[in-house]
Amino acid sequence: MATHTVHTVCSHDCPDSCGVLVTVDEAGKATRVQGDPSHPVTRGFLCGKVAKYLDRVYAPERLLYPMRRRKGTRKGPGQELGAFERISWDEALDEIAARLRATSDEFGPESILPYSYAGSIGLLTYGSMDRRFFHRLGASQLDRTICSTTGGEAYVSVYGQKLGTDTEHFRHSRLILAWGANIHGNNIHLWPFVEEARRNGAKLVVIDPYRTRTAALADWHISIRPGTDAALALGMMHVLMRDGLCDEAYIAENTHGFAQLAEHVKPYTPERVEEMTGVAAGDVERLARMYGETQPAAIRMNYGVQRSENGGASSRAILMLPALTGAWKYLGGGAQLSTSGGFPWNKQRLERPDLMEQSPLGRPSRVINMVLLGQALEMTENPVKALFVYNSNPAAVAPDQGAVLRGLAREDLFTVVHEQFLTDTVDYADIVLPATTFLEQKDIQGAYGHYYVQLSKQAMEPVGEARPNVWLFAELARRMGFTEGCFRDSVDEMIRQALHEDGKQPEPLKGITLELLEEHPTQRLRGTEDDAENGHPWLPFAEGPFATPSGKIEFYSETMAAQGLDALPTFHPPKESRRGGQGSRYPLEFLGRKADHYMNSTFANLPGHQAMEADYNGMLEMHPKDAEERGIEDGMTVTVWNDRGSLPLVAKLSRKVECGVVAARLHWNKLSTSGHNVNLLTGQHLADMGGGPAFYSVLVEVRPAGS
Ligand SMILES: Nc1nc2c(c(=O)[nH]1)N[C@H]1C(S)=C(S)[C@@H](COP(=O)(O)OP(=O)(O)OC[C@H]3O[C@@H](n4cnc5c(=O)[nH]c(N)nc54)[C@H](O)[C@@H]3O)O[C@H]1N2
Ligand SMILES: Nc1nc2c(c(=O)[nH]1)N[C@H]1C(S)=C(S)[C@@H](COP(=O)(O)OP(=O)(O)OC[C@H]3O[C@@H](n4cnc5c(=O)[nH]c(N)nc54)[C@H](O)[C@@H]3O)O[C@H]1N2
Ligand code: SF4
Ligand SMILES: [Mo]
Repeated sequence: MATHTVHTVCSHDCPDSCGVLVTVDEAGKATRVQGDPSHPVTRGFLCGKVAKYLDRVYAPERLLYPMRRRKGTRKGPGQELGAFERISWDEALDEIAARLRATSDEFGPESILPYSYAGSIGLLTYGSMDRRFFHRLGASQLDRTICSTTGGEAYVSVYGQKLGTDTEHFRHSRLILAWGANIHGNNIHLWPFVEEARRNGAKLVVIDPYRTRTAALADWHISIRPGTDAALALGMMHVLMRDGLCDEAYIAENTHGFAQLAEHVKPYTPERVEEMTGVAAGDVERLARMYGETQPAAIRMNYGVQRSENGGASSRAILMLPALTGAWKYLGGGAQLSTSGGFPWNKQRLERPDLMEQSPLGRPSRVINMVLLGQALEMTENPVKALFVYNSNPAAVAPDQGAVLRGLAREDLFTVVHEQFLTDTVDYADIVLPATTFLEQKDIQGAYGHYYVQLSKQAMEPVGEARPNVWLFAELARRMGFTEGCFRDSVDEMIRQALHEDGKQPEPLKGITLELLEEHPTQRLRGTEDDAENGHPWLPFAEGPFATPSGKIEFYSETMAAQGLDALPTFHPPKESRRGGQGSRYPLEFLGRKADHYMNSTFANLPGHQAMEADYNGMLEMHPKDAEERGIEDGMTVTVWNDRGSLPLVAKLSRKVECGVVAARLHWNKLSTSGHNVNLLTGQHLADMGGGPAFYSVLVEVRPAGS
């Protein structure tokens, strides 16, 4: 074949889901990746991480063939490839099937735990054949909570559905609040729309305890104390109501529980909010008035706010603001946390939870919260005896790393890891399987930062013996003797199933078929387009009905009240915070943040990406005053510790954080001399909603190393 270009989609866990064009030469080698200029949101450019993607695809460290742990080697880092011997796919699959069967027979199928997250957000690669396989097996179900369920549940409690302001509409905003959203670092394709709005006079306000690149570029950066956003939002409501800045008609028509909310926010005076949040009372007033007096105003929340013990309450409170001012009525107004609720995929059909009834259990299996992996691996009753990891690097990304690594090191735990690289988790594997990248497989993908469905075509043959997730689980199903037809579905068939092609297609997917996507790989969800002819923009929440129990936007939630939760969003300081009481032995709040040039732990092993993060790798950013009080100087090695562990980092004196807050970034454990990363310090305590993690409710103390 001559040199040609193939449409793919970046499958990394990023809101943008960029259209990516891959140039492939006559020999089938990918020679170039570039953004698809025809994509209306991602518009032809890629972030710094993926612009050099061929470095990753063809990295000399790519895992190329299946491997088995050599007898006599212990699990854990330090032995690298030497711990493993090459085996064939047949041997690997036979051995896995035999071990899973034996484990299921001896300990019951629920002793098998799949562990996967969003290494790929391609729909099939994220969850399809794998789910079918584990459901049929009767394995424990994994509750995939590690990222977004807290905010997601909060969103649904207020609006009934995870929809939000159209990304392309941000260009029409007059005021944009980036609330716990590092747009520049984590969601770069929104940035040009923000810039366009600013050229037309819009203001950008960033609310973040860390001075991100986004904050540095904003008109106003409000550095809030971590985990106190509910108080700020409630304080804004107090001012909006006091000063008559609410849209009474919108509220009367569309919302439920306004009277209770009005009563509820009375005590949240700007002065009290200042005590809670560290944001000056005058700034609370100014922000609230700016928000109440400017239309259209859009809030870009990302998932930063909800990674706290009280992240659900904070998210609910913030998300209610546009319902008070009626911002949803205006082109360029409203809020966006995620657009994922716009995609009505046929998940039942893809994942087949009904197969659990065909399993040896004959019923739905137990559910294990992935945030609590450490606890799950330490359970002595109904223990986990086999762990199957794919699309994830839990040794690096899961909280309470000490517990996680102890669990992974268990010699009686049979661990399979399907991976592209020799990650921290692979160090603990019994069997390692090589995985493909998005260039090497076909998939379909939605997004959580826009409303386009895209087909990701296969651009090249897999590198080495790498194989896609879908292939792996179909092969394993065959070896387990699973006879259901769904285990023989091809990728194309599953794409059609996801699109409901064989039934009644829901409105947003109407007419979007595999055939259409093959020709035109980027399709806007139907019914979400602006009606330019008649001048009607698509506004998701301009009017009801809403998919909540009351059919209205719920300020007051009877459902939550019935569960014993706060019916109205209420500020409770995280227990693990400076105001929380518990854990006050540690005076500093610790933000174990994402790196700008890695994707969670992905890319952290590549030299080109490491160079871009060089100023932050292994650093602890701290305020000069906090450093001085502890006799710490810039560049000094320090020990950061709490009850969960102690981590050596290099102090970087910085005004990106306020006094009382320190920050470090996520990467691979084995890149640090201690063999740990920031998650050694994070805990398995959960947020108030959705079973999510509290990565940003962490207290620590710091001292010069060796003292
Ligand atoms: N470059 C890069 N891009 C990424 C990722 C990455 O690792 N690197 N990860 C991807 C993933 S998995 C996701 S989920 C998205 C998430 O994207 P974001 O939601 O933007 O994720 P975070 O970086 O966790 O949080 C955003 C900001 O919230 C701030 N924050 C922390 N605690 C609080 C708080 O209590 N209140 C407020 N107001 N702000 C707080 C943090 O300092 C951070 O700057 O990004 C994706 N994109
Ligand atoms: N301290 C702290 N911890 C965090 C966060 C934080 O902000 N701070 N963020 C949290 C969040 S939001 C998230 S989403 C999680 C992310 O946690 P993970 O989803 O585990 O994310 P990654 O670290 O990117 O690891 C994904 C792995 O999947 C592999 N992979 C990619 N594609 C494929 C494929 O097609 N098949 C297979 N088998 N493997 C593949 C990649 O090589 C990579 O090693 O981390 C969480 N952990
Ligand atoms: S990581 Fe995000 S911004 Fe970068 S190419 Fe992928 S989808 Fe686009
Ligand atoms: Mo995430």
